[in-house]
Amino acid sequence: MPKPLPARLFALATALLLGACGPEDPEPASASEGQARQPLMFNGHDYLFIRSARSWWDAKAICESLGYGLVTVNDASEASWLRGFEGPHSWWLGYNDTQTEGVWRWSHGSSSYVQWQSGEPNNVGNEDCVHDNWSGRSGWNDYPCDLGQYFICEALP
Ligand code: MFU
Ligand code: CA
Repeated sequence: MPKPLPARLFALATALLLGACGPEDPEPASASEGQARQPLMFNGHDYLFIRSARSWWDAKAICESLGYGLVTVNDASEASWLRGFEGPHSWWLGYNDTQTEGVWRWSHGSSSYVQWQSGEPNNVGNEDCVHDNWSGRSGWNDYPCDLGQYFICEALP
């Protein structure tokens, strides 16, 4: 059942408030980037693109505090739609092998879809979290969870 409208409005208001003054915001680089959180709908799903560089763990906690989870990518159409909003940045997804090295799971939801960049995952120096669009490449890279990245939240069903 979808969340009631007041809950969605509250999540949006909280997101906008937090996003406008995130102390770790490395930019914003432009007026539109200053709108740190941008809610978007695709295929009946509700997303927030959060332009604030956070560790994967903090990103997960922020999504959860808003009633969302880190995004789960289910198919190529969702992957390409998401990429259309990513611009030059890379973004945390929910995919990770934090629990068992080499066993990749989604933090929220489930999916059998994968889109690794060629050569990834390579676990260079211990990389247990996955971001998309690293270095402008259209695919996923495993990356150290403690590094700050922008991130995408998806509303929990
Ligand atoms: C690639 C990536 C790593 C890291 C490194 C600098 O490995 O797989 O995640 O970004 O480049 C050679
Ligand atoms: Ca890697």
